[in-house]
Amino acid sequence: MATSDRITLIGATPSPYTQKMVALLRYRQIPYSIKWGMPEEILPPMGITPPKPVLLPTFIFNDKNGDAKAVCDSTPIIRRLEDDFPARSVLPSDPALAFIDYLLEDFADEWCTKYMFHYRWYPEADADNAGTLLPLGYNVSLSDEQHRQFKEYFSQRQIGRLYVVGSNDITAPIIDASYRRFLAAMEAHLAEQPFMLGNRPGAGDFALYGQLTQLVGFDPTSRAIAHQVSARTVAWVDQMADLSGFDVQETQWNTLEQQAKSLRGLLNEVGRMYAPALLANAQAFQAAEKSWQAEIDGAIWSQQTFPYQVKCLKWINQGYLSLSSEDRARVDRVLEGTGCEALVSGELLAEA
Ligand SMILES: N[C@@H](CCC(=O)N[C@@H](CS)C(=O)NCC(=O)O)C(=O)O
Repeated sequence: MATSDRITLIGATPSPYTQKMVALLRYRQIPYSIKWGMPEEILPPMGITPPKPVLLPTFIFNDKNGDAKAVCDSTPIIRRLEDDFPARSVLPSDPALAFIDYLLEDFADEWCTKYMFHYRWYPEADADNAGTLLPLGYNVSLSDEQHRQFKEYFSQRQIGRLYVVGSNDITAPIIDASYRRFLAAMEAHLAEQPFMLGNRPGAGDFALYGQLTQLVGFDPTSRAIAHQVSARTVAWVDQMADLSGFDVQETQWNTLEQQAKSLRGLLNEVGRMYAPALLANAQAFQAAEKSWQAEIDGAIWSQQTFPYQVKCLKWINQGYLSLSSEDRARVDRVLEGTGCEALVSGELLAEA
């Protein structure tokens, strides 16, 4: 059963990945219809089986037989949309540049989301704010009683899941320091150019934007830090929200060789924090350990093992290995000295 001639998705405004995808659909001028709410509740009455696991956003696509199917995970969905809608692409055609864009997208989705979840639920005032606003993000007309119940339910559930992203009393200052360095890197980079890789946005811009919608726009502690450290990032988040009228004919990505030096600030953060976390996670997975500990930025980071992030490492490696040797050498020159080299060094890949 085809649902409509528009792309349909289910999401929520306090979901960074929903914001990533809605901004991308706007920029790409792809008509969409959005249902605010929970896929588990919305899909069954439509006769559609919820995906496993259910994540926000959930997209409804028609399969080869024309049957509606619910699909999650923004990164492959972005690639699928590129096949269906070629105009206003978010993927650079130079494979080496596309690899760097992909690395930024993955860093935003998997590391910057630790900032997001940490600031949302670790400081008490932020948890109270999120507890109040989150249920209304699903349904702004909840009754007061429903609102009270949802607030209680969401807050307890999410605070109890802080360990999943590795947020605890030991890592709190490390997450905070990483967020501030990330913002400082954004500040320096946006002083040079409007998007991460030049004068038009790539998938990485939308992924960073998704997390920043929350860090800048929703959670009070991270918002205050953003205003203090990077006014340019605060302004950028406003600009990224609706690029449907952005004239892409006029603008291009910079070549890999002409990227501003300030890109390095971001890649340094990827190499300093995300690379060791991905590698330790993959090692633990291979050893069938349910959790891992590693020294990251001078403190012991401890969190549960994530099979999904093993795949992230594998995808980064596959992307790198699929480059020509010439393009790999171009990427190597950009990554040299950032710590990101460890992500493509080839160890741990084969069986991951
Ligand atoms: N890799 C996925 C991540 C999506 C995701 O984790 N979404 C969150 C909300 S922002 C979610 O649905 N979490 C499950 C839950 O809260 O139960 C993507 O890029 O779409």
